[in-house]
Amino acid sequence: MTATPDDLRGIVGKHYIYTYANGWQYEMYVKNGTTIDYRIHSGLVGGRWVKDQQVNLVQLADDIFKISWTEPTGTSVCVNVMPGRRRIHGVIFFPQWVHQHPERTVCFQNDHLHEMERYRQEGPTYPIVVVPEFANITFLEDPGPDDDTVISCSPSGLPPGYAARRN
Ligand code: FER
Repeated sequence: MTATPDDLRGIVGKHYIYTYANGWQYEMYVKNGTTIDYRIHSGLVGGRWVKDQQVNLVQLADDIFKISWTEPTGTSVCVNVMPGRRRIHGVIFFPQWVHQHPERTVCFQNDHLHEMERYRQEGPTYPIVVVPEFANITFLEDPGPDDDTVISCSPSGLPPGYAARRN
């Protein structure tokens, strides 16, 4: 191969709900080529939600995209997304303090950025807890880019059955 594949049309604007093999349920909206919004429905930090997280997004191959970022908490995430196959592989790298006190991060993070940065500074950071898991996409739609209505309330503020919808 000579050129770097860089066609993000297969992922930008997509909105999907997925469940990791360990049972943790997440929801992501790829707002544009540098930004995601997301909600966490269940798992260690279920209830947490974030808007306008800056990410690195690349295409690895046809229908394979890689999204990588570090949170203000110090948690780092790398998610490989195959929308056509409705499959994901994610690796989450939790700082030790999130593993010990996950509830500290369960909030609308945008309203608590300074608090998260304080916790991150306090630590402890190590040992990092690595969580590598496959996931299945159970709901997938294409609202298109830069839509602030797709993810605009907390997981608990959603109508009953929202995350259980399948298509
Ligand atoms: C994901 C795995 C982890 C994801 C987000 C996270 C939106 C974030 C975790 C955290 O900040 O605690 O697939 O997708």
